[in-house]
Amino acid sequence: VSRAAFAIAPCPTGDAERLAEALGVQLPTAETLVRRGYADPSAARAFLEADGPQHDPFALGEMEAACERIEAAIAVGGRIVVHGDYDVDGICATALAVETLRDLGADVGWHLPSRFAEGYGVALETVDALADAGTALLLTVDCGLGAADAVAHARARGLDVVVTDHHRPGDVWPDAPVVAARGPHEGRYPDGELCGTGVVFKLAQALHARRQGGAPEAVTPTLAAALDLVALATVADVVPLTGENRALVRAGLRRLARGTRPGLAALMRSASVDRARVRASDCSFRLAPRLNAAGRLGHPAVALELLLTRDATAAEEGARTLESLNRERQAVEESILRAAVATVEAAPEAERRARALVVWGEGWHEGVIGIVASRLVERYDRPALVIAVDGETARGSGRSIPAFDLHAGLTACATHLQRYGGHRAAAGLTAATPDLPGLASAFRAHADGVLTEADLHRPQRVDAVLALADVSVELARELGRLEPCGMGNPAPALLVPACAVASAETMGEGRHLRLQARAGGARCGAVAFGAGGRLEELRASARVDLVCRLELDEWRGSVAPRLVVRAAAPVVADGSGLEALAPAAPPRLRAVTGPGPRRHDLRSGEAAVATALRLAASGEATMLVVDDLDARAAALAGPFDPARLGGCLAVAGHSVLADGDLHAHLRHVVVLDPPASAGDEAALATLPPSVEVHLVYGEREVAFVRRRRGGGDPRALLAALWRSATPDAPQDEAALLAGVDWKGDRPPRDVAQRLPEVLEELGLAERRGGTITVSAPDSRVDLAGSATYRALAAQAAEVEAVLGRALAPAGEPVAVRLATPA
Ligand SMILES: [Mn+2]
Repeated sequence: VSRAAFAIAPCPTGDAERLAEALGVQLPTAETLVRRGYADPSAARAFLEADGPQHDPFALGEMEAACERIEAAIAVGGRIVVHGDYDVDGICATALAVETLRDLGADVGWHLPSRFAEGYGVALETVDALADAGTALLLTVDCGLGAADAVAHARARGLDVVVTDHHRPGDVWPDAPVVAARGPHEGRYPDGELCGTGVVFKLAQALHARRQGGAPEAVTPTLAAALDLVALATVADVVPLTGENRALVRAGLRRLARGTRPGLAALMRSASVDRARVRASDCSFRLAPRLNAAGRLGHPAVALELLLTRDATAAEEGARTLESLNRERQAVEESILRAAVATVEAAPEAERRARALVVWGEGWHEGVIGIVASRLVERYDRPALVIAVDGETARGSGRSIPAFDLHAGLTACATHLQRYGGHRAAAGLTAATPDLPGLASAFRAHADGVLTEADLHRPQRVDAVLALADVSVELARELGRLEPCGMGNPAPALLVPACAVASAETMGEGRHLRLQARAGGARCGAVAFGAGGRLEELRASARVDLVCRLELDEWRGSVAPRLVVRAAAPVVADGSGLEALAPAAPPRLRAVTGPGPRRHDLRSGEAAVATALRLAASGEATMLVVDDLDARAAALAGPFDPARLGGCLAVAGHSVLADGDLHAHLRHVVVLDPPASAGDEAALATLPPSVEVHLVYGEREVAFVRRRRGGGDPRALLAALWRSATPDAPQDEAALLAGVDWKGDRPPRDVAQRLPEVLEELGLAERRGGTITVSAPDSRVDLAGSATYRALAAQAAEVEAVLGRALAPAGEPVAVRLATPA
């Protein structure tokens, strides 16, 4: 028994089944219920339906006081100015606040900062300008918690201030009513993860409830009309899509699909978003970049005006402007990325091998260096700083990998920096240009010190193992119930193990791949975006593991399931490939007392590999049984190589199952080859009720076992040997046996070696000193006259009888095909 480490993402299979049962959900295979940590059926149902109650807005920060200040300003006709931010969340929050206040009869204006002139947050000069213009109340959205000084300055200039935000507070708490889940009231609001626009939505709920009465958490038609902004911002700002956010995004996407806001309807048209089927990923990959392009290359005002307009012509024009700004952004980004990659590739060996990247260039556009840093992280799997040099001053943006705290990394290099800020995953910095080489070597040295080589390999997290035979439209729809997917609720990642690439071609000017995956008897179409360069590698691989998501490809009225490949790794037995699937918890073997014996009949053999991996991935003790470990070693080496996956899985010959001491440690027995002897058959049948038996062999495995165990009719073997011999001439026996044409039924060596004995016992051959002389019979020969023939025939009959039962339809009488001497 080779007991090897093996696990993917532990989730007891039994839980998934119980859950499916409790949910009344019909799962094509119970294991496809992906792992999201909802072990309690009612919690799981609430998650899937996402129609949970909205929380009471008055529990969020100092909501009461904030409403009073706003109402007071409205009552006296004072001008309210909404101060937002230049990203999607900040723009959407501003739009939502402006619309809400207008509805309530306020005199309202807005201010969005320029990324270049003012930067993030509330600038003192902006406060002065607003005060000079006669503003009565400053309402900050998606910012303000870090702007205590600007708030104090506003108060000093006679403005009233209300802060709404979701960012980390600065050192000083602003002196104004604050609507936020953070700070002194942290924990009072049940869901601390709203984005800036989500916080403004709660403010709108509170203001409406105070004006009109009714349940404060109700979503009135007016509020419902603003949910498109909330959905867009929540997805774009990468806050977790769970809890209240999930409910808001689900409802908001439905709103977006109706196309009632002219600006977003126009933007969806120009971005080729299928409005009726708009998804979270459309928000992050199509709509958000277009809205962000305004703030990156110029001023975010054009994006805000697009959201606010009620005029279809203005909307079309705004969408066109954003479209061309986005194209320009892409072009600028591409050229900086090319320059950055060239810098990395041209660096000395030691720098290229460092566990962090620092690149800079004169004239690089400050608005896109953050995206370029992200692209470098994707490409090189290590933290990256990208710095735009403008004369003596350099401004940079960094992105990180999960294992590296970027803010701490910058703190370690603070002597080379003028200013920096941010968090674990992303940060910004300002430095004097002459200090850049020092900064680069200090930052690389810090990263080399805290990161190990293993930290740089991004693990592929897999939710479930999927057999191609189980891929269906229904399964894709079932998984679709997990949408919207993104931060906190990733799209289900499925491992399709060890499949053959039946065909592959590039598309999209060579950038992408379209392929056919084949495993067992099943096939499925797949696309791999950005993998065009791997065409030859994948074509040349005998088998590949695909990590993908399952989607529906709807094209001209037809619907078919399709795999969207996220990672593809050739199956090799050297420990490379998907080794990153290694388990977080140590492998375990444990005794389980189950409800009773269960046999899972999967005898098509199509899902053998996937079934075995799926069970092993459950973290429950699993044993694969084969006819002969040595004979199967080559076939098992790829898909079941322990070094490849790590975890807990045992592989053994059938005879091991007779060992009763082992039974208490087993939960699953996967039968890859059928038993071929009465003893092996009995061992399988006497496993205790706590063990589940999965029969996954098919016709190919039966043929393999028959060949190896000497099934079939020994008469045919004798005839083949006879035909190959030259009558009445002494021949070398070994050479004769080696040259026989068995016609596809090559017998096992021990059976073949006994065939000359049969001829001798029947008087048809003389054997002497390694030679054999075969002669023609005088009359009809009775094969039963040979004891050796009778023994071979009996052995063959047993093998056939056992194999016959192994293939018998479940629950039907066993038909036994006997190979008896004629
Ligand atoms: Mn935000």
